[in-house]
Amino acid sequence: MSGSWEKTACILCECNCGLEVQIGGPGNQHFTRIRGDKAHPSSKGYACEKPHRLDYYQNDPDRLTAPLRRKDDGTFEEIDWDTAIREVAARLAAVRDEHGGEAIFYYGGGGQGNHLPGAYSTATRRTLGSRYRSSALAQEKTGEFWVGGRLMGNMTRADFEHCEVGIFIGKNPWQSHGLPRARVTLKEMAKDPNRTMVVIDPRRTETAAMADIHLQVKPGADAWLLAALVAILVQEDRINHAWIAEHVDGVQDVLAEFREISVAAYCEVSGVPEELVRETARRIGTAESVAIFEDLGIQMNKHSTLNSYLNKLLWVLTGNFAKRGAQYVPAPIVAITGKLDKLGAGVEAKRSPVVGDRIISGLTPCNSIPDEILTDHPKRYRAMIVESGNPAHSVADSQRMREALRSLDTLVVIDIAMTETARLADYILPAATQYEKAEATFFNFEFPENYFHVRHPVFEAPDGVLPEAEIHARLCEELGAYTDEDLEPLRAAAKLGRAALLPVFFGNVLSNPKLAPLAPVILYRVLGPHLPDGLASAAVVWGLVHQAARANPGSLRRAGFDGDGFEPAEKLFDAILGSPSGVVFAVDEQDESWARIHTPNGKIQASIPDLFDELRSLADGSESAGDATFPFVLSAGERRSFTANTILRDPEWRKKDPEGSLRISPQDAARLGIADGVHVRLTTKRASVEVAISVSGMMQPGHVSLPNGLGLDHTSNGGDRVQTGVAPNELTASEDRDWLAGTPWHKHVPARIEALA
Ligand SMILES: Nc1nc2c(c(=O)[nH]1)N[C@H]1C(S)=C(S)[C@@H](COP(=O)(O)OP(=O)(O)OC[C@H]3O[C@@H](n4cnc5c(=O)[nH]c(N)nc54)[C@H](O)[C@@H]3O)O[C@H]1N2
Ligand SMILES: Nc1nc2c(c(=O)[nH]1)N[C@H]1C(S)=C(S)[C@@H](COP(=O)(O)OP(=O)(O)OC[C@H]3O[C@@H](n4cnc5c(=O)[nH]c(N)nc54)[C@H](O)[C@@H]3O)O[C@H]1N2
Ligand code: SF4
Ligand SMILES: [Mo]
Repeated sequence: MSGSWEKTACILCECNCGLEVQIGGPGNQHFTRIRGDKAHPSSKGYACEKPHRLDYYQNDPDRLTAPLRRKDDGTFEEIDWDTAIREVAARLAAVRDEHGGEAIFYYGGGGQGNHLPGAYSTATRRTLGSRYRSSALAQEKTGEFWVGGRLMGNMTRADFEHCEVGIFIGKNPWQSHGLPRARVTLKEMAKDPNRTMVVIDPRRTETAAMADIHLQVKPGADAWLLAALVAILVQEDRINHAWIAEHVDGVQDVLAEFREISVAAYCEVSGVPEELVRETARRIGTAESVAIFEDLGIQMNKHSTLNSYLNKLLWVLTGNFAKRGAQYVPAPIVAITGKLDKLGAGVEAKRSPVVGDRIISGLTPCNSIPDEILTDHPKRYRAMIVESGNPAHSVADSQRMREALRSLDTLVVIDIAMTETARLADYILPAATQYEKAEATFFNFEFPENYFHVRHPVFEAPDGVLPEAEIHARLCEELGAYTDEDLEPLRAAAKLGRAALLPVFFGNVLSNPKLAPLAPVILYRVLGPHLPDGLASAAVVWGLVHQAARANPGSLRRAGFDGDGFEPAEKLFDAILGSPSGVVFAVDEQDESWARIHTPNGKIQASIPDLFDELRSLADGSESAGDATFPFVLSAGERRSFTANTILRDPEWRKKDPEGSLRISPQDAARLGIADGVHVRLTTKRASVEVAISVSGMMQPGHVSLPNGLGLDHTSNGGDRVQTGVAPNELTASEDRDWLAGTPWHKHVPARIEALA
């Protein structure tokens, strides 16, 4: 493939911008040039600065190239794949036989760029009888999903390309993106005098600096600010009564909660001048369209689920839904939210087996995992499969997480690199990278046109690694999930083509309770070999596309995938295989969002009494401004130019700030007598670390911020293992979490700073 431009995508954030890459260098194993792919339906040639460093992902010295087994002395030895699969299957089967499959916990399933492993893992999980799982979503989005579920049985996204008013709450899209071509969209919004950009953030972020209105809230005080915004809409009667009468139930109860709120007092607590808050509320109340994006600044903070509710009330009360420039419900290929329709129908979330926390979107809260493992309880998790995730680093309270992972009977890690989590494993199964196999993500949130991208491999995988589809198929086979006889009719049909496979697959597999849960790996085995070169791992997509076609036939038809029966899905699957830049699979009308509301009467259910006590409690007080022991609020895990979770492990990838400094306000730095670049001691109730500071006008006094994704250990050029920067979750605590969704307070960690002698 040397020299030619190949198409793929960036895997460093959820946008998955299309890329064109040139391959070369030693052994033709390197990216030599990288640029945005103009043919990509969403990113259209856009790319930020980060993908130019992707060779650090593909060619990491800590890349795993053979299955590893832990020895008694704690070191690892290489084993062959047959041994690895046999022993992993036997160890997990033993846990299942003794304690039941529920004792086998699954974590991960995909990062920013790869969601096919999670799809294949369902077969292994169902074979083992595993029931509980989690992923990073359960430390960010589950509170928002719960609110969306209760309001409308679904999730929403928003149209920032066309909104008149665009609001970012605890979100810094200039750095973190999250909207297609983020910087272009932000610049357009900023320069248009008829549009208003609002940022709610205690920091003067890059996004805040270009906004029309920056509500520079005190850290952790968003609930008061958002409640004040809603209260102003209610008290000044700037709500859309006609729209509400038609589309929303339960509004009277909501209005009653906000009529008596003292806007002045709440603004005072929030630290934002009342006049500016009123101006913002009026702008929201009179705009043609309002789009809102909430993210980690409130989702990983005090009152996080309540904040999600207050945010959504802003657009529910003003009718900013199912129209251009407002909130919408996208047509997914796979809904990453899981089924929210049950919440919409009033069915409460299930609970985790040990501590009884809410399982939202099928996910145990990340912060509960140590308790679910370490509590002496008959239903505790005893074994764990971690795939494409690094919970020993990314989940709160790394110390307790490590203790929990170490205490398991069996820990199996499927990853491409030696990570903090892999280091604790009993078995490590090395996967092909995302550039060595077909991959895709289910972060497909665009509207009215939504797209899906199956990326083709651009490198040969080295010997010794396998794609996850193959790993899961082998595990299922070793566990005796299906036999050759089961597959024989399917194999025979697949040889004749997909048309022949269809009736056999739907007849023999999907309507057979034993085989239906194994569909992903069965497709990989029977359809995979007949897919174009390198695309075998896309076999599961065929099944997913058929599901999507049944769920949203109109959207596919408008995108050109029409016909009877299986025809639209078959056409779409062909288009996906034949479009290395991605394909528009859904085209919607604005009002299609209404059809995706899953409440019994199809209306938004505005009243969520479960949250009213917390809302009322705001009247009593304020977020503590810190105490003598911990006078600062630390936000642990800010997105910066050169952070990308733990996807890039080599610290060399950072062009700037390689160690990830602690940002602190000029006022605090002066008071503490510390200057840019000096090292300080940063202490929380969990740990104490040394870190270099950077004095930054972005910060308000009392607030300090550490980047995410640092503190990884890595093999240096000299062969030693070195750790660079601070791992944020050494400083966080698992008990510090939202009472309802269990989401962590990573952005609000009480801390102390001392100058070093
Ligand atoms: N460069 C880069 N981009 C990324 C990633 C990455 O690692 N690096 N990761 C991706 C992932 S996984 C995600 S989930 C997204 C996250 O994207 P964001 O949520 O935008 O990222 P953060 O920087 O973690 O947090 C956003 C903001 O919250 C603010 N904040 C802190 N405390 C408070 C508070 O009390 N109230 C309010 N309102 N705001 C507060 C911070 O100042 C920060 O600007 O980014 C994605 N994009
Ligand atoms: N304190 C604090 N903690 C946080 C956050 C924060 O802001 N503050 N942010 C949180 C958020 S929003 C997120 S999303 C999480 C992210 O944390 P995690 O969900 O743990 O994900 P990543 O760090 O992205 O790690 C992805 C893993 O996948 C591996 N990988 C890459 N490609 C492949 C592949 O093709 N196959 C396999 N099997 N593995 C692969 C990588 O080597 C890496 O180990 O962190 C969370 N943790
Ligand atoms: S916006 Fe995200 S996906 Fe796009 S190039 Fe930057 S890091 Fe990669
Ligand atoms: Mo995330």
